[in-house]
Formats: sequence, structure tokens, C-alpha cells
Amino acid sequence: MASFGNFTHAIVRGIPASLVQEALRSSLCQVDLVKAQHQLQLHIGTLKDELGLQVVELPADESLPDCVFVEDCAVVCGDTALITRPGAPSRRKETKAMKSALQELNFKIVEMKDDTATLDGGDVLFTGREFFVGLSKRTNHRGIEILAGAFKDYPVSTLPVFEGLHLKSFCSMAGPDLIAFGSSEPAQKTLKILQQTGDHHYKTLILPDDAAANCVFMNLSGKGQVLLHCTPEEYPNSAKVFERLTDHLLFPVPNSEMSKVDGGLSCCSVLISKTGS
Ligand code: CIR
Repeated sequence: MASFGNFTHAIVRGIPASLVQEALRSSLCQVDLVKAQHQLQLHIGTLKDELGLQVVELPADESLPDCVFVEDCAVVCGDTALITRPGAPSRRKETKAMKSALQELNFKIVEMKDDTATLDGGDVLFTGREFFVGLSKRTNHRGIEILAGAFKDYPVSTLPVFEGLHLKSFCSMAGPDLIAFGSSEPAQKTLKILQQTGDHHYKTLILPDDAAANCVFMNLSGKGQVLLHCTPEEYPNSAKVFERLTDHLLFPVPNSEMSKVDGGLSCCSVLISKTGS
């Protein structure tokens, strides 16, 4: 637990032009590709230049319009990397490049081979003590069972996702034992269940906007507690809540273009702790 969020590496992937027309989405908003690429570069620059992480950049693949959303392809914890079987069939081939990158980094690879199982990393909330996994449009019971088998050292609880794409479309870790949650009714319903089922009592940070509750927490040596969060331009009321956090080094990161195709801030990286490497 002391080392929760102590990341050293990040895996990211470029944005293919095909994202604009072909990425899966729940809205009709038009993505500005140049702006999306600029926002991703700012995000990667924060990880690399501001925070000193070693960033592995996988190339975009035009045949995989959603490939920038790397979070969905792997769950990494300790020395194990679970390669998922994404819920959307059009996204399944994204895992190949992710598996190679994690093999290069010497992780013990577990593959979700059962073709009845589905799981997206966006449904996986790791608190440092336990896993909560969203049962959503993309993740099913069998996927969660395989995750529990891959990470036997931690309890795994299932949470319902009543609305939206993933569990982390409306929540994420914002600090040690601090969970950010959106304030919509469906998000609050899931929070109640989390509080009843979890092994531990967590503090909560409630954000006016569900999407803003998807932030990225790290606890880095030399930097302390770090939080990447929404910008005041995108979510002014939620940004104010983050700005009141005095224990964190705060980095507002723009995400307006990815959010048009249902991507949160956390979806653009797989964060890895390889201490001693
Ligand atoms: C999808 O629908 O699969 C993508 N357009 C968005 C995935 C976002 N993933 C995430 O936030 N973990």
C-alpha cells in the first residue's frame, strides 16, 4: 500500500486518423484530429517531462480506430500483466502490441483466452488494497473471474455500472484511500454499493461532473502526490474541487477530443511500477 501509485513507466499509443470516423462512440460530436493529437502530446509530455516517467510510445494503427485507449487492453499489478479480451470485437486486436510491450518490460503475462470472457481496463479500479471491477457493457462475470485468478493477492469485488461506458467513466483513485466519484444518481448508486462491499473504508472526493471524476493519481518519489485532472475550460466546477486539494501537485490536462469518443483521462496510458529497474 505504501507504494501505491509509485509509477515508473507508462505505455501510450498514437492516434490513428481513422479515430475521427470509426472510433466507437455514444455521441455524434466531431473529433478534431489535430487538436486530439496536440492534447495527447500534452498528456505524454506531462508524464515524461514533468513527472519523469519512462514512456513507451506504441505506434498508431489505422486498422484499429480506438487503439489510443490503451488502458482497456491490460491490467498491470505487481509483476503480472493481464492482457484483456476487450468487450468490443473491433478492439480485440489492440492487445497484440500491448502484450509485446509488456513482455519487453519483463512482466509475467496472463492472457484472457476464454472466448466467453470480456473485460476492459476502464472497468478496473485498483485501490492499492483491492480491486473493484465494473460489470458493464464491456466487462462480464467471466472476465472478472479471470482477473481475480490473475491477481490472487487482492480481494476483487464486482460493481454494477448503471450508466455510461465503464466503471471509471465516473470514478477513479484521487489519492491513497481517496476515491473520486461523480455526483450523478447512477454514479452515487454505484458508490453506495462500493461502500457496502469493499474491504476498507475510503474517503471520497465528489465531483459535480461524472467525466471529471476520471483523474490519474500517482505517488512519485521526489514529487509526492500527483494528480492529472480535468481543465477549468472543460469542467469549471469540477476543476475548482481539484484546485482545493492541498496535498497534491496538480496537472490540469485537456481531454475534450478523446471525451467525444468516450475516452477519459486515464484511458490514454497504462501506468506501471517497476521499482528497482
Ligand atoms: C470505446 O468505446 O471503446 C472507445 N471509443 C473509448 C474507450 C475509452 N476507454 C477508457 O476510458 N478506458
